[in-house]
Amino acid sequence: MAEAAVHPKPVAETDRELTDGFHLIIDALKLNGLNTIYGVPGIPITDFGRMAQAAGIRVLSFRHEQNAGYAASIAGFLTKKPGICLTVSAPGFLNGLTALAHATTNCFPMILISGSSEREVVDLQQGDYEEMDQLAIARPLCKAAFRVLHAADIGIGVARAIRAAVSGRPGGVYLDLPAKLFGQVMDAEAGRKSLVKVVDPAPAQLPAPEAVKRALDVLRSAKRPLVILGKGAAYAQADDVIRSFVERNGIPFLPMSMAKGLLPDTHPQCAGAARSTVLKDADVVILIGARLNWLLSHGKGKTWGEPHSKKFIQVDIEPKEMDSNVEIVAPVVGDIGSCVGALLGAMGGDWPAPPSDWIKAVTSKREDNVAKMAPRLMNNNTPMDYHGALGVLRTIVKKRPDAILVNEGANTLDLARGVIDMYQPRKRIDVGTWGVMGIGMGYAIGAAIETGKPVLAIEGDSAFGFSGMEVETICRYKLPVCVVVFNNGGIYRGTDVNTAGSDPATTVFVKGARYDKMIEAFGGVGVNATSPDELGRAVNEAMDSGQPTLINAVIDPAAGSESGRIGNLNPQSALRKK
Ligand SMILES: Cc1ncc(C[n+]2csc(CCOP(=O)(O)OP(=O)(O)O)c2C)c(N)n1
Ligand SMILES: [Mg+2]
Repeated sequence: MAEAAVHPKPVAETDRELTDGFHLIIDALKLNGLNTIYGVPGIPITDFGRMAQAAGIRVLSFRHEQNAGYAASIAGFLTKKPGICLTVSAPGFLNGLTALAHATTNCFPMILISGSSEREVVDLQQGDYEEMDQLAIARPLCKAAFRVLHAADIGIGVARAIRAAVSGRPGGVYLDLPAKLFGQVMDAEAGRKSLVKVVDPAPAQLPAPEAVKRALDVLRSAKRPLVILGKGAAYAQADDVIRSFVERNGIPFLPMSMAKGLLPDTHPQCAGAARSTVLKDADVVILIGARLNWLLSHGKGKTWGEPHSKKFIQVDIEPKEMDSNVEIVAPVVGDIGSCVGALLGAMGGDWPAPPSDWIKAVTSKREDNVAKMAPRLMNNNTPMDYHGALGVLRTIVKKRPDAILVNEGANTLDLARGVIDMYQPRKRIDVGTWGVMGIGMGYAIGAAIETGKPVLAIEGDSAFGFSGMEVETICRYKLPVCVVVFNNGGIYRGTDVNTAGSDPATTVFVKGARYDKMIEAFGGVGVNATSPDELGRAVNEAMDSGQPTLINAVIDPAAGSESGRIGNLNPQSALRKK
């Protein structure tokens, strides 16, 4: 704690310039370029939000903290600066906590700032207003958690939070600000001096030259090499160097969901449409900012062909990621930009092309799959099936490659990911590592605010329900967001029947629901679309006008499948009851 706060100078209060916790927090954020806050007001942070707004920070008020938190998390992914979420104590804090844990899991930099109740009362469990030991509860769910008790420590507290969020592998950080802190007064000059402008918050981490050489030796020996790009590669904003690396070595690449568009999905080396072939048959795989978690079947099992038939090279900033699931024969640890740059540099100009039979095999598989899909995407059935509706949206995204695509649901997610080609980096944002429902409107708002680009949110009707009230927020801030609800009347399908009673089945919703009416309540444009043609017209109009729009896309209730593409993860009992 700084000297000034402990021993205030013996000058009459009226004679000197003073500052307080409110202003020091605002100044500390602004000093570090953190100019946007996503949150929900209430005790003890209502005035803080007002003052921050008055001081030029953009403060976006949501209807639920979880959505504000998701907006902050995706702001972190898109900008490499920590997204800020602001909540009240206990329940507001807990509402924001899911998003904080999500940010940590997905390696997005985010800071959850929550007001908290009085320490003395909380620690004696004397029943304060919204009493909760928030710091202890947040700690296991984030990368770091800090509490500031004295105004003179605000500068350091904010600096530590920023560094923890963005350095190394990024993640969520919790910053606990007790109510009393906001009103604490101190000398303004001492306050100014206590602030910290964080220098080089995410320092480059260079890989060792031996690690680079080892990786290239393995890669050079490959007969059937594969590059896998993860969302860490998208986050790195090292787009040019990654593209040069992939093009120089000529290896087929497979983008993970949020890495789509890092190189266009239509690139001749893209193996997205030959995923099962390349995973099964590759002999050397280089993972760039992608983890071998469940999304890649942990690097083993039948997805990956013969056991122990491949060698993995992994590029990641986190040394502990290596050997997490299978042996990594060539770890390259450092930030993605530095690592890929070093690999590219050490490759030289005469890197051999991969064997042509491998390239031919991948290309022909890809072309077969694309040709098989094409007629399904052109159907104009009513009610729509997923392919008919997605075929139209695919064309719209092709014409508007800089729009941001938000996507969640089960079938709505899995099929849209496969059907809709992306052309630019960081344009596709979705459920991420957890496959979580509820990111939709928070992501749409965060993306619109941070990028100024139009947003197209493709939402399952269940998925949309988790954050649907934020359509009011979208209308209030007049954001260029077009939400398309794929309304198949339920979770996975709208056809389940409860044979044991009169309650509806657990996976179905109200039949014939009209989600488009929801946005009309707030002055937005609502459209009910029953055919691909109607859907295409409505989305194009919305993207042209920039008006907040919600399109209820009527999908055949029987069209989906259980859990989309991951039905195999549902537990099965050996006991089959008849
Ligand atoms: C927070 C959270 N709760 C529940 C789930 C389980 N879940 C997975 S997909 C899904 C909804 C799928 O239905 P919908 O969004 O309508 O997509 P559809 O398959 O019908 O196109 C749910 C509830 C989840 N993934 N995340
Ligand atoms: Mg549905």
